[in-house]
Amino acid sequence: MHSVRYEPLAVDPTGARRGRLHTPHGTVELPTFMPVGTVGGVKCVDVERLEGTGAQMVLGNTYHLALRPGGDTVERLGGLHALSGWRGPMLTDSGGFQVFSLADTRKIDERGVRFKSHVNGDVIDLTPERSIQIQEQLGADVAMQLDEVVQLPSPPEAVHSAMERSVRWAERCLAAATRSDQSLFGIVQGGLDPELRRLSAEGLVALDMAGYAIGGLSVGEPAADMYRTIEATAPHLPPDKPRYLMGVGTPDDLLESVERGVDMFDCVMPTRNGRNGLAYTAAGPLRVKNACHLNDQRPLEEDCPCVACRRHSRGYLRHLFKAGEMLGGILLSIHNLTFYQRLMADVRGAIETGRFAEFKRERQGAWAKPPS
Ligand code: PRF
Ligand code: ZN
Repeated sequence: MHSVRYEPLAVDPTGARRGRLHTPHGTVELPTFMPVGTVGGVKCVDVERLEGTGAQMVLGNTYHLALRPGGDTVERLGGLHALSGWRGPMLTDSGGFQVFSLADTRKIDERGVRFKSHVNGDVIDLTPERSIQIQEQLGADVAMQLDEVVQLPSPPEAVHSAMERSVRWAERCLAAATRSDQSLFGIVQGGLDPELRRLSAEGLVALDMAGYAIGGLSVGEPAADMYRTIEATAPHLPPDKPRYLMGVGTPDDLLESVERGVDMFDCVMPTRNGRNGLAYTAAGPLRVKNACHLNDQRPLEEDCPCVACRRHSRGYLRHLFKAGEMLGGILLSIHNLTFYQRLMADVRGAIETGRFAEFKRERQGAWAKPPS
């Protein structure tokens, strides 16, 4: 039996799904957005503030935590929940994707990936078994399989063999897993080829995993290609298991993907962009550092309940960024995470009332207009 369970609640006429994910650390209302806590903590946001944004489930990274402070240390400190102070559900990524995007040099074969740490240059072997061993030390509610991710575009043979290898690695991850309080999600690969996506999904579904992620997207391809690939993948995933689109995305991406049946997301955009002075609003993204905000007494959003909006003006936030104060990045991270969580809460409401298409049209219309 899996330690996490998907509970279906409603399906909108578009196909958007409203459900719940029950985990050992609590229940997650789906669709959901998971803030990224790469090294344990979400950058700039302490756990109490994070709860205040409405976040339900947080993502941690095996790659980063394995390098620093190391799986053994996290285990001795009581696991990722104790380490981070987050009491709710957590998910850890396997390290596969991060090795491809961050490690200095890497060599990949059937056994696994050998790479050089971007932190201290140590040579590290990450196999499916080792990834599971570390993820068990971290102790999140959901662990991800180790997968092989290819850049897009890549030669079809490379996409094909990485997809098949990823299915074999999923089997090895399942065989290596020992914790009854942790569930393993598979990761569908296969580039932009609908046939490869189908084969990948079928291979993983045959393994009866606790949930299924769609990986290998949002790696530089046009948005339309990503949406088409999600559309080609989702029908091959079981309706009674959660679906997670990894590393996505913009507010538009979330709406388009929910419409295509995705339940879970994670992305650094709200926090990374917040630290860089970009604030998400219902009227579209706003560059806080721009001179036009100099004397603006209005909050980022009138109806946002976050501290940046309740207590501060756009003029003040601009000043903080101009003065190089950390507080600017902190306040915008909190605001952006609150924006993403409110968006997902509204998404859930729209699915429940069967009006997701209309909701999506309204929201996209509002943030596509030129800013006032
Ligand atoms: N695989 C893993 N983690 C990921 C991805 C993937 O394909 C992506 C792709 N957007 C983000 N994070 N393991
Ligand atoms: Zn706000």
